[in-house]
Amino acid sequence: MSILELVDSARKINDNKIEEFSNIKNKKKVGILGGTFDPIHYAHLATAEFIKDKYNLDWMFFIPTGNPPHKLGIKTDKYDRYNMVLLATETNSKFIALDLEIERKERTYTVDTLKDLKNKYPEAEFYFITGADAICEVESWKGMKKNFEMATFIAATRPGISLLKAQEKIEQLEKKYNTSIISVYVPSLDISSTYIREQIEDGKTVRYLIPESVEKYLETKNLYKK
Ligand code: DND
Repeated sequence: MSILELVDSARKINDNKIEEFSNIKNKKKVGILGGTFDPIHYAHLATAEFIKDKYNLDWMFFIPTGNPPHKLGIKTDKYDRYNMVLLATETNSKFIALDLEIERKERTYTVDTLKDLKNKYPEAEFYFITGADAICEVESWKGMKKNFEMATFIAATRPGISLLKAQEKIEQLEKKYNTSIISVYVPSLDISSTYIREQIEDGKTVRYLIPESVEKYLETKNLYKK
């Protein structure tokens, strides 16, 4: 199968999962992993799976950013980043890729995404997952008070960022916003999108760090090469 056929097949599977999700009317617990995913890698997938299992979440949404406020110089086309998320999530029946941010013309903020999701799925309870690095930055995000009202935030360990250090920030945020933030140790995988891009740029291997289908996609599309 060509890579375009593989993406097409992953898109159909994803559409079926969205339909199944939409047809369940009772309350469901939904994790959200938002990210630039440039590219998506196994630490993203393993973190999502670990948290889904630990907190008995029913589904996990992967939402690639469109025009995010915090990374203005992204070179990779947003549709390529989304296609890679489609491929990476294909084999997990509870992982859904959503294109609502990449389809938005304006700058994309989490607060607008959560509003959209709350309107569309009022019966769902949302858990927004961030790495320990991201939780330390959330005060700079737009509409953070509203974000904390619409979702429970879960801060996960990330190699190189101590959750203990982040804990101080978390307590400060909890007081300031009168909210509760869950912090969790996930088995650490020292993989980052930056590392993957650098490996590819240097002509080095990324095998076993990203799903094979994603590797095939970025090879075919010549992404991240010098
Ligand atoms: P990133 O670009 O940091 O994601 O974006 C994370 C989320 O923050 C996105 O949903 C953005 O829309 C949102 N955000 C950022 C800034 C401002 C606003 C919103 C706003 O609304 O104003 P990456 O692709 O780098 O990574 C995705 C997630 O996975 C992150 O939470 C990251 O910390 C985490 N992660 C790891 N976790 C554990 N182990 C690893 C990881 N690598 C990445 N090895």
